[in-house]
Amino acid sequence: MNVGKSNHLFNGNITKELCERMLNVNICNRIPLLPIFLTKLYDYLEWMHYRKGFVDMNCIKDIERDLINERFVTATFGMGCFWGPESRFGGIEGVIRTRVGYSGGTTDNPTYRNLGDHTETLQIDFDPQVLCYEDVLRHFWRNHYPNRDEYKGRQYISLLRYHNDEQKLKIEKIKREMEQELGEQIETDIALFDQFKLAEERHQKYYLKRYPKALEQLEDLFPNAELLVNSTFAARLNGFVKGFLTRDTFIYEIKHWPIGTNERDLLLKRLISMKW
Ligand code: MHO
Repeated sequence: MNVGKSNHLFNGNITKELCERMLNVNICNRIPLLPIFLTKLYDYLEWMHYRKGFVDMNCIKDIERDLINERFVTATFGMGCFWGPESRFGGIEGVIRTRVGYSGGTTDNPTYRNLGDHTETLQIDFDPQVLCYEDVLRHFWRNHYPNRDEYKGRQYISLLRYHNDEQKLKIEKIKREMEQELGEQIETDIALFDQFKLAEERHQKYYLKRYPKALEQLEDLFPNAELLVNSTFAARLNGFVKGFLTRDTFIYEIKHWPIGTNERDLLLKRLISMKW
């Protein structure tokens, strides 16, 4: 067979050189890489196995797995009874999770019935590529009156806890801006974040829980009520039921969530066919 002179791969000298090179690669380089390759293969197979399991299970935690941006930012604040703010912020694009709890006090282990000097607080995790902390602060101050007299002690005071110096500086800046808007000094209790104690389950996604028929239809996605706490879908539903986001916005957002096609279709179908 005439392979042609231009085909250097079949030129006698180069073939020998190539063989030597391949041998080198095989023996000296490939074998040390083998354990790494096998580990990766093992991880992949394990992941496939796991994925198959969760697609079958339809659990919200797994459906939303790819939705969580690891570089999320946490914000903690109180603006009166925590039920409403959880709905409001649950409806904002970029908010990944919402949870209600108690912060700002000194007593140990606060509960709703034994609040001590703590305040009803909302904690959110948000994606800083979609929403900025300054806008979180604007939403916060524009949606409650921060100088209300203490009523039931510190339970409903305006409270802001910063998690780092960057948040502290932004608070100083936006507070000035909001004072201009409000036309008076803002008296929000502002300090470094100390602790946040998660509130009782019945307070989490409170307004969504007023729709037991809807929750029944979501039972397979949320096999236990605690899953509502960390779910973005649940946060949006909780915003939706109070009118903080429209059905169209919600649908549009899900269509753009970076999750699997099947998972996205499943959530859309649930939302569209939901009987309230
Ligand atoms: N039951 C009170 C507020 C509850 S909130 C969790 C009310 O509706 O006024 O503090």
